[in-house]
Amino acid sequence: MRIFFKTLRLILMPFMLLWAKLATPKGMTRETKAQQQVDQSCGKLALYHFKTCPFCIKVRHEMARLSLPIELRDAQHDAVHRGDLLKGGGKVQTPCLKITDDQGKVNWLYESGDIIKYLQQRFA
Ligand SMILES: N[C@@H](CCC(=O)N[C@@H](CS)C(=O)NCC(=O)O)C(=O)O
Repeated sequence: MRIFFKTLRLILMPFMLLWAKLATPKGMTRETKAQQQVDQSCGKLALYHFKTCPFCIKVRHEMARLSLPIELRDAQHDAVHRGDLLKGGGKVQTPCLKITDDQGKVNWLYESGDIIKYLQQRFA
């Protein structure tokens, strides 16, 4: 299954990148203060992703739509991020949202649908 996805990603890479770029939605606008609060909250989030993973693209599009400046961490080519994801989340599967709460407790949220739901509930 992994090899299947890897091969598929390789073949589809240029198309996925094009789709990722062209289909990126326009971001919503907030009042300056509200956006500053959102920006601050996003500082406690990080998305582990693969550039051409369709599930990651879906999440990145939602981030763009909601104007969320969440740090992107490439778990495909960056060995440190890949290692952190495996160690923290338990598996190298993307997308995965790393959520750090105000007490510093970390939660690793897998599944694109769950990540999108979380972002919408928190920021929409
Ligand atoms: N059901 C998951 C599927 C995620 C998934 O299959 N991601 C692939 C990348 S497209 C993955 O992480 N594969 C592991 C690997 O290639 O090592 C979701 O919606 O997030």
